[in-house]
Amino acid sequence: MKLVIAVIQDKDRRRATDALLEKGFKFTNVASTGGFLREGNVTFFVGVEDDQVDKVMEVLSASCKAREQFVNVFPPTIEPIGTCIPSPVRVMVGGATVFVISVDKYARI
Ligand code: 2BA
Repeated sequence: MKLVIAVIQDKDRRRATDALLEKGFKFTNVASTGGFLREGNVTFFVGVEDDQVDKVMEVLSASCKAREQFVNVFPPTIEPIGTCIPSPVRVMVGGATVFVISVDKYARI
């Protein structure tokens, strides 16, 4: 058995949820925060048999979009307060960041 851990953008949560449910997957999602952008995202935990991992990836890939986002980066030099101008840097976020890990034991007790 595998646990697929997928970090996706909040904007894709509903679509990913609907698509996973439609395909009969069991999952949990939790609110999470990206370390870099420090913005809310969503992390899905999907427990599946080994041969279903590709299907989960397929479903997530079809329901999560990559989007361009800008983040303000402050220059590294220490300027007097109010004088440093942040420069916006473009980053591509998503579709989904996926980790697949092996599950030693699964039980519903
Ligand atoms: P964030 O950490 O907020 O990162 C958002 C996007 O910013 C990333 O998109 C990437 O394009 C960019 N980025 C992240 N760290 C960067 C850095 N040190 N320098 C320059 N650009 C950087 P994604 O790669 O699609 O990641 C989306 C979210 O997935 C991340 O949100 C984070 O919550 C999670 N994630 C990504 N890689 C991860 C990893 N290796 N371990 C744990 N979580 C990860």
